[in-house]
Amino acid sequence: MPIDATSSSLRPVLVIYTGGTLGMVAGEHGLAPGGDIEARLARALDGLPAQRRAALPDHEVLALPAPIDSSAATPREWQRLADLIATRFRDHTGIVVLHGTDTLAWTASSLAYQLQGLDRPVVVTGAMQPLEAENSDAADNVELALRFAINPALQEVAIAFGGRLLRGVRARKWQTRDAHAFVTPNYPLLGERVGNDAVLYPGRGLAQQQRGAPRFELPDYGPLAEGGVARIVLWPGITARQVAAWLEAPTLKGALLEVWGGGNMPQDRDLLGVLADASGQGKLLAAISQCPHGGIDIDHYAAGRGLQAAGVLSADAMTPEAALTKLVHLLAQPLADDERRRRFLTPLVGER
Ligand code: ASN
Repeated sequence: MPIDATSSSLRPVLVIYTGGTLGMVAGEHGLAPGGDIEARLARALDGLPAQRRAALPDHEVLALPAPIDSSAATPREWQRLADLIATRFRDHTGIVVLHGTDTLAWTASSLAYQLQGLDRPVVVTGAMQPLEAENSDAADNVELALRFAINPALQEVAIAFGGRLLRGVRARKWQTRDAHAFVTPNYPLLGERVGNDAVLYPGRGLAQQQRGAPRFELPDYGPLAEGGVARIVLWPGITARQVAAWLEAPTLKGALLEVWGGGNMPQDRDLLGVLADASGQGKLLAAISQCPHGGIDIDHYAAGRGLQAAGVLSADAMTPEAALTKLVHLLAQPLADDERRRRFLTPLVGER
């Protein structure tokens, strides 16, 4: 059943701090995750204008024991975070995850596959500037995340950042410095800050599809955490031998190929042979375009058709983050090859 955010049995929003610039402080070797996050966050939120402060929902803060720069995240961290949310989410109206921005879209995508059927908001946010920096975006982002985290109509993993609410599994980090750091190139915004309100746009969320009991899938990502899935971006002049070096690695179970335009790649028999061999060995291969906007059609060009013949699945308009985390998620489960391929081609959480 969908939750009732006003139900008195539910505790306030749970804020999980995983690390990232938001909570960083200057140290001897540059910015690094700092401690005492609860008090520091409270001070930063206290600096918001009175009207906005008054609209902040109650929240509890849980800091992970060893916060990280998100560049250190691996599929193991995605799994641990999903496990933590799965054990705690029923007690709270919603969850906010504070995360480093660099790999935030990867974590948000992975959480979406693990927390399928989510019946309340999980809102991931972070900041381009630490909480204490002058003109920091941190308090604004956390405020927005908290506001959306009590909206029972939001029933998926979303990202609140730079005044926008985005579907997690459609998002990419797009800017290195600008506070509007995230976009969803192939999906509209889920919501936005409008004046002092956090407005959720109707008809864009997963709530309708997901209604019902959560059906979380929490497989062990450990066996895939080190080199189980590779991301291979084609360039003019790439050789079959180079691709083989990736695909023949015994630890490799799947790979994402980033091809050209609408689904094109060199009509190189050796290269296609390497792909076909890997598919034949049961490795799961998928392709997206290097163009951020629009999907691919691997049927269109004669050259691209080779992909299909080599058993490569079209990931259509998925982001690299969504496609790669989906490969990890499916490969971590004991599924028959056909079923794994079917699920890859099926939208599970609005990712395609
Ligand atoms: N390096 C940081 C991280 O991803 C970047 C940030 O959070 N803005 O952890």
